[in-house]
Amino acid sequence: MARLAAALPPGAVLTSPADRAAFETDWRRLHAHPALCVVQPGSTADVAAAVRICAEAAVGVVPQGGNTGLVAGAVPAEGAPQVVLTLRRMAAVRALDTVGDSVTVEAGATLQSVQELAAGAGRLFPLSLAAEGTAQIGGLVATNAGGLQVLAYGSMRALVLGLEVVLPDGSIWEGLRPLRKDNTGFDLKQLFIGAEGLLGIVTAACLRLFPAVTQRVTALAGVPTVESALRLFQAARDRAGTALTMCEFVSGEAMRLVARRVPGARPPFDAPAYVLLELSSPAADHPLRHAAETVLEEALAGGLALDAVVAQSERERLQLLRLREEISDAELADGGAVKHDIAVPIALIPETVAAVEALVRRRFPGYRLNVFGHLGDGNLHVNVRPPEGCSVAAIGPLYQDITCAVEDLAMARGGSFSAEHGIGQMRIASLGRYKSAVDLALMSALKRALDPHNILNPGKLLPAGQGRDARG
Ligand code: FAD
Ligand code: 2HG
Ligand code: ZN
Repeated sequence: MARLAAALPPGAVLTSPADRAAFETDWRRLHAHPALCVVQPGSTADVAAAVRICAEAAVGVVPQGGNTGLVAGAVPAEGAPQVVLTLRRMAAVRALDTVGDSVTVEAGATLQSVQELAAGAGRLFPLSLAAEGTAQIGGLVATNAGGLQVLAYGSMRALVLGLEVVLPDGSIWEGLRPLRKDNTGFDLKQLFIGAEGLLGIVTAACLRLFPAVTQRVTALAGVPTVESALRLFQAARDRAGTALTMCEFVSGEAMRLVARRVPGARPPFDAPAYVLLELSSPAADHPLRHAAETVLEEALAGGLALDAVVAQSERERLQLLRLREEISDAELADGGAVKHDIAVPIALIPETVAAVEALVRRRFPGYRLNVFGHLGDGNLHVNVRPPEGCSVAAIGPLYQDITCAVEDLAMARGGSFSAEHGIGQMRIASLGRYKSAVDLALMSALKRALDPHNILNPGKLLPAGQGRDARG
């Protein structure tokens, strides 16, 4: 710690338990282990110096962005001594290129600040998620974050043009380039995207921008069944094509939870389930409103939808989005949940939801389902809430039983057990359960090649014994 304090700017090393506490506890309040200290570098050179010092002292380094991750990847794991390295002091804009449509920012910039920067320049940075005011570019890159507009623009992997990364030995990989095409060997930046800080610390990113959207139509439809939600998605996609930029599913239970927990949040009507649709386009003459209204009229006439509203102003649009985006906060305030982040082939969504409902009724009576998610991506958050008055932190081994049962359902359908949140500490057991020996060996080989002493983010992503050496 003395060496870190000497190498970094004044005030960059936090040691008191009170200063460390927020960096040691995850967003879900399920994981908290002490760090030796919290380091706050102000430059890429500072990050490199801190990593070098920690590597020499055989101390783990836990990179942290906004600490909004949902799998406890950004807080220390139990075991070897670790420091938390927060990127929050590195939030500068390095370049904005409206001809090449790219922006280069440091890792600690929040997603919202990048969206606002792009909008101010008449462009769009499309990644969008409820934690955007806090989540940082480095964390979003490290988790390959998804969110509400993946349907149209892809997840973070599709939005990164270049990266600057501090490697586990303290050297710096200069891959910060805005090129759209570059087939000169392995695409190294992709190694670090979704690697959850195990292979390097992202210090800056060059991101793709898009033409600004000039019109948007946002609608909420009430639907009788999950099957009708899926058919409404298909109808909207067929009519709007690439102008369908958001298609989210909200179960009736999720909507009721928001209405109960979030002041002023009320759905405009009651329904068994809901679909939130957004059509948007940079073209001012695209007949978006007509397309949306036709889809909804046909859905209402054919019984696919029971009721629908179209936002008539930006204020109404934000009210509708809020009903979807407040679900996680409402759930946490209500005692939390055994969270899942599954993907299945889109056609199987109705049957998967029915199977999950039957499973919970049969094996976990009293537990309550909170299902919502990114219908257009086949990605559902199948969150299982403990009985009334019981906190998820208190359910013990049942947590793992529920997770195995839900994830087994997804995997049996050719799905994924973690579509967008990553592995962190909370899905290591699942990774060990579902990945093949070849998958695990490849991942461990990569980790050992880049970080032979397991300095970066120890105790995350890889099952114990994979990629760990005596120091870790
Ligand atoms: P952190 O939580 O700080 O870190 C996440 C991981 O990245 C950790 O493993 C950490 O060690 C690593 N890391 C952080 N910074 C760096 C860096 N600079 N270099 C290398 N590694 C680093 N996720 C989605 O995909 N879609 C959603 O719709 C979505 N909605 C959310 C809504 C809410 C209300 C909340 C609380 C979370 C949501 N998330 C969602 C999850 C979370 O916001 C994302 O995973 C996000 O990418 C995390 O960013 P962060 O800056 O908070 O990262
Ligand atoms: C979302 O889609 C996020 O809102 C969070 O991925 C999911 O809280 C969750 O379970
Ligand atoms: Zn999500």
